[in-house]
Amino acid sequence: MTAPTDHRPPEASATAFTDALNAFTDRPHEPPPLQLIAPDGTLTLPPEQTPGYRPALLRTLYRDMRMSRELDTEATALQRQGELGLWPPLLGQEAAQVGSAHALRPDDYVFPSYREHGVAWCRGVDPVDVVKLYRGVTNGGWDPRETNFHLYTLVVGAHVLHATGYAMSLAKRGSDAVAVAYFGDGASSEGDVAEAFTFAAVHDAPVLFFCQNNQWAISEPVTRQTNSPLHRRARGFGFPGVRVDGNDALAVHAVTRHALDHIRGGGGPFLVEAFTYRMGAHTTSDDPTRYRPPAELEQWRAKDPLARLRTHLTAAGHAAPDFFDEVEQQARELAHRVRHAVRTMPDPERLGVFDHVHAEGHALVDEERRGFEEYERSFTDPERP
Ligand SMILES: Cc1ncc(C[n+]2csc(CCOP(=O)(O)OP(=O)(O)O)c2C)c(N)n1
Repeated sequence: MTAPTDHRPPEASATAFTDALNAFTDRPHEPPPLQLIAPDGTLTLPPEQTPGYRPALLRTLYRDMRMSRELDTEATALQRQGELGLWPPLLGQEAAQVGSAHALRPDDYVFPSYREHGVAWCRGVDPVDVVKLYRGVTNGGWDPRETNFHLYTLVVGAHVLHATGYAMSLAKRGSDAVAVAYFGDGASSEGDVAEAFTFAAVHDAPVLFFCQNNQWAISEPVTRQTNSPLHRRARGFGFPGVRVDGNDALAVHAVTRHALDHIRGGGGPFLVEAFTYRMGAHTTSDDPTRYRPPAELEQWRAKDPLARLRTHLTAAGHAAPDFFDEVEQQARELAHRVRHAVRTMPDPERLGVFDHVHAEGHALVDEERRGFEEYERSFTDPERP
């Protein structure tokens, strides 16, 4: 019997090979998310090197974040009082939404999920129309063509494909507008999102993928969605991705501007991962205390995007108390207007649900309408048992 041959390479070359292999496979050190204003309100770069550093922009970002939070607080209260069927709070995500929305041009076209109330506000969608959807008196709420802000999509990730298709059509028409898809960390696990990334990459589609990584997909933590930082996924598909501090409105604004310039310049798609936190429940039907450690919430509360910008504005002398008083007054007026509108909102015409299903009608829908009419009559027809 012959002894088995030892195929192992000598020790020295094994080390060289392992080093070479590791150069391909080692996870490089992950830097912290890009930040321009730290949680204590200080700038991370000198003002002259901070992109977009203009007092007027900072005040606008603060005002719109405050208005978004007010809408959110009021809608949450309205739901608790039985006036809305459901509400998905955006608490904590104001900077990610308002910072990015202010980087867009009016002719860019936004495809939101169902929590983008701050983006809707910045695009000029009437907040009353947003709450109307969650009161269940409309299937849409607004005309997307008026603000280039599409209707909310409740099917997680589906609209990321729609945005990519729309972007491809923009390019074909010779427009330099950009399509923007807002989605969450949970959505990143959907096949639709992976398919959209592939199509966008190979067609150089002018689409911005804006992922709000708020750490939770209902009760599933982001660690159940991915083993690597989400922004790095873009590289695997062949386009750039950046992780930005999603609680820093100025940094989000600067990174989104950079991404949009890249896309408009013909560079193809771009992924922005806004690293943030959903401080509230997933929706008003959810109880995060059942799955979320309280210490985690406290840790993120200390990074509150509104407090951060307010501290900076005050310390830098860019906003006096008068400014904040005026914003508070506007917020109160908004809350009052939304509450009044919800309470006086007429119920929709019941058969309206069959309208607009198809552009030119459909025999099956007509049949369903007749069946529903008959069902409705059964409540008032004295002949029926
Ligand atoms: C295709 C699909 N699967 C499941 C659901 C149920 N669902 C609604 S929201 C949600 C979690 C989404 O999490 P994420 O994408 O991180 O967004 P977030 O709500 O945190 O903003 C799930 C699973 C759905 N609406 N659509």
